[in-house]
Amino acid sequence: MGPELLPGRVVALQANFCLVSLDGDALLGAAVRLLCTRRSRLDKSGQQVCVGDRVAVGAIDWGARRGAVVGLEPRHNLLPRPAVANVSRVVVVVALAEPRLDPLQLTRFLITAEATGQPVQVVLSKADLLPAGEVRDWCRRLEGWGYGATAVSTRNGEGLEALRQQLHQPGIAVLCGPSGVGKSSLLNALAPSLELRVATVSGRLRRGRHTTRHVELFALAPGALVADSPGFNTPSLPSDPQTLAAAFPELQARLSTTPCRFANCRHQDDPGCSMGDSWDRRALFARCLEEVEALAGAAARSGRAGQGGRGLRQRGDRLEPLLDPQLRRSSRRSRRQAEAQDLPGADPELSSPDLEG
Ligand SMILES: Nc1nc2c(ncn2[C@@H]2O[C@H](COP(=O)(O)OP(=O)(O)O)[C@@H](O)[C@H]2O)c(=O)[nH]1
Ligand SMILES: [Mg+2]
Ligand SMILES: [Zn+2]
Repeated sequence: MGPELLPGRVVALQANFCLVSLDGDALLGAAVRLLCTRRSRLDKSGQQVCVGDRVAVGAIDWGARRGAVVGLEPRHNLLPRPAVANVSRVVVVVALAEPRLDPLQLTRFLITAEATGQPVQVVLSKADLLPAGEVRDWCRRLEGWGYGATAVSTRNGEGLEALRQQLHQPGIAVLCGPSGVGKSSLLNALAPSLELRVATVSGRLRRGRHTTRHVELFALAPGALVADSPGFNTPSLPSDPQTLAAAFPELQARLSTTPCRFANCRHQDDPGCSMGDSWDRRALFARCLEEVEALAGAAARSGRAGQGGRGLRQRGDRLEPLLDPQLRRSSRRSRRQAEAQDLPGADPELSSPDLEG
């Protein structure tokens, strides 16, 4: 045991412990990782340590490679699910096929990613399963949404060099997306020494099955960290329409030069709407907007000011909203709604193993 306090970064959570990679790895030639105790609450604000956090480690036992997290640096940002702090960019991975690309699901992942305020890019995986023309069409479509898209395949190597270059940048990149799209396979292709577990395709659904159980940070290059995360299929939406609209780059690009006539425009063919009625994601935006408005209405009716100020708690790899007791005693109908929202009424690990991967 020594009296020293050393800085490091949380790279994984394991039950009541966290794995901290100490700074200065380059000097020592290999990552020094300590298994550290973590208090459930580090300070009065009730903050919990999560992957990506910068921490100070004390009470170090070098022989046993143990320590204790004694301090937490302020976060620059937080991706709520998978819970990763201090993210530099978010890479949303969806398969072009197996499972079929669902534009609404992709949009929900993009909305979650935009909440970090960091650059967001798309990776279209399993490009070997679609004709090249269709792959190009998807890339162009994504560009129209305001996203750079890279088509990749671990089967024929397409796009892997481009992705490697995109990921070999300082900071934390998070790969997120539905289960079975090939996130772990991609990281294995980029850095075979990681030996991440990859699903075998299961049954008729041709979807991957559970493999990646916890979010974990890996070093692709010195200073270039990437998080592999368990898949989950229905990211939740923001609590108010303004935040939702802010997560659609094509909408923001247009409004920044040509605002709509009314500030509360719903961009659904409203009078004076500068989006017009022919933008690609209009129907997808409408679906999300209806859901956000319905939830905001339900929250208002249950006597709350909206869900914006709700607390978060750590649960497994994710932070999830604290529900008030009224919502917990929910009817079957609102529980289905919760399921659509990924709220704790429906833990995919318990109800549908296929969701995690
Ligand atoms: N056809 C095809 N299948 C792939 C590709 N990459 C991964 N897979 C398969 O997709 C399944 C899920 O892969 P996995 O990496 O576990 O996905 P994850 O859940 O996103 O981490 C596995 O059966 C992989 O063999 C690819 O480029 N093309
Ligand atoms: Mg995986
Ligand atoms: Zn409008």
